[in-house]
Amino acid sequence: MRVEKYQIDDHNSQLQGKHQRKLDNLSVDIPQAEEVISKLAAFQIAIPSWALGTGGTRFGRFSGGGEPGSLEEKMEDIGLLHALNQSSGAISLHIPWDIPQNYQDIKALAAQHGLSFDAMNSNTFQDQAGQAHSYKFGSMQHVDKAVRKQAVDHNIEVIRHGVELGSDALTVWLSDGSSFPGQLNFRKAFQNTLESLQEVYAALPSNWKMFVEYKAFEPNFYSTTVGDWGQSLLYASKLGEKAYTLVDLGHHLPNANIEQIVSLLLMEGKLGGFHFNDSKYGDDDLTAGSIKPYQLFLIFNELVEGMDAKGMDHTTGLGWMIDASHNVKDPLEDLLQSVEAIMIAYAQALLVDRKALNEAQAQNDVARCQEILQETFRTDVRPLVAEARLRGGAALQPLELFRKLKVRENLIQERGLKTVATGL
Ligand code: PSV
Ligand code: MN
Repeated sequence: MRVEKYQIDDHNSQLQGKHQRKLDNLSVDIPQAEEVISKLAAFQIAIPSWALGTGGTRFGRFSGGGEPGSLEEKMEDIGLLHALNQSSGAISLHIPWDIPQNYQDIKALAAQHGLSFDAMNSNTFQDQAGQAHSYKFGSMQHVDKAVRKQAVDHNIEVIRHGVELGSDALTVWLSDGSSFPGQLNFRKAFQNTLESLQEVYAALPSNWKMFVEYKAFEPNFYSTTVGDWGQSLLYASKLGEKAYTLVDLGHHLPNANIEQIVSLLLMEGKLGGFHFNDSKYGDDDLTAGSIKPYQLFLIFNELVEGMDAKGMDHTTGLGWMIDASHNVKDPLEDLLQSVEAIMIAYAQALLVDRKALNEAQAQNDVARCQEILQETFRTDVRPLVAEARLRGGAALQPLELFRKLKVRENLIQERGLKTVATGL
């Protein structure tokens, strides 16, 4: 299914009057509205190929139907999102779930949907059919060199696929770790992992980046070999200038101050990528901004402040991606909601009165500092986000149009009710 331009235009013309009134009201108090709108219009958030199907837990999976069964259909789904919001113009592939049959065809399809290829993801957390060695006890950390080599070779193969497609980054997330005290020698596990990563790093093309993603727990529950930002930063620093830390919001211990982590990584020039989601308990992979919207805003506040301090381009300076799972919602609706929440937080961060905040900080005026941040957080910036969409040819209300056009019903008709997306 495709969303046609006339359908978006019809939808927008029906909502235009109300939208314009809200935008005019908001703009009275926001002198920099135009600047914010153009930054929002430029901002793109990649969609991972594995987020298009229904997620699940170890207790079950309840498919909603019409799931994409091939890489081509996954790209079609992201094309639909991008047509609706013009903010999801990139796809992040996971190998071996998404090995392209024909690079040229896949590239042509991406161009048709206006998509680029975001970071490539390797997978050494599952065993694949026909694989010589098992990752049961880790991959790059493994005590057996043959297993480590298999993991390294796989990552190099992922880079090769990415080069063919025009990607320029590799995200390495390792599930390596241990589930019981005494199982691992921490130093040996670190050294083995570092050496393996170094071999992969040596195979990176000169214009590529490597993102080292950390995670505190799961699937190992006693130790994780890239368990926090300190460990990731150690690897990234030892690897070299093309290696960066990747922050996934769900990968911290409860109540971690992620905004502070982000600030310091940016200061060190070592923040490379970002995976958005939200959580209440663990790596819950819920819709961005659905549980802790204030935290999302505070993170964006540090991102904008830190990137501006370094003169970084907000759109291209970091790899932005949603890494969520959808157990009870339509995956496409959920992704539209995540993108909207991210855009809102970004817009609010752009509106923070930095001069006033700096002054209040310098005077230790704690109450004023809080007022400045909360004043912005409580501003309803949705008309600015909608205006950015309108100008880009997207829908004023993407979710509303998704439902009106019966996108899911159409996909079920085309693909069937019992399709299952490849991935987790
Ligand atoms: C691991 O939990 C993770 O966040 C990594 O980014 C993986 O590649 C992705 O989820 C999919 O399993
Ligand atoms: Mn992730």
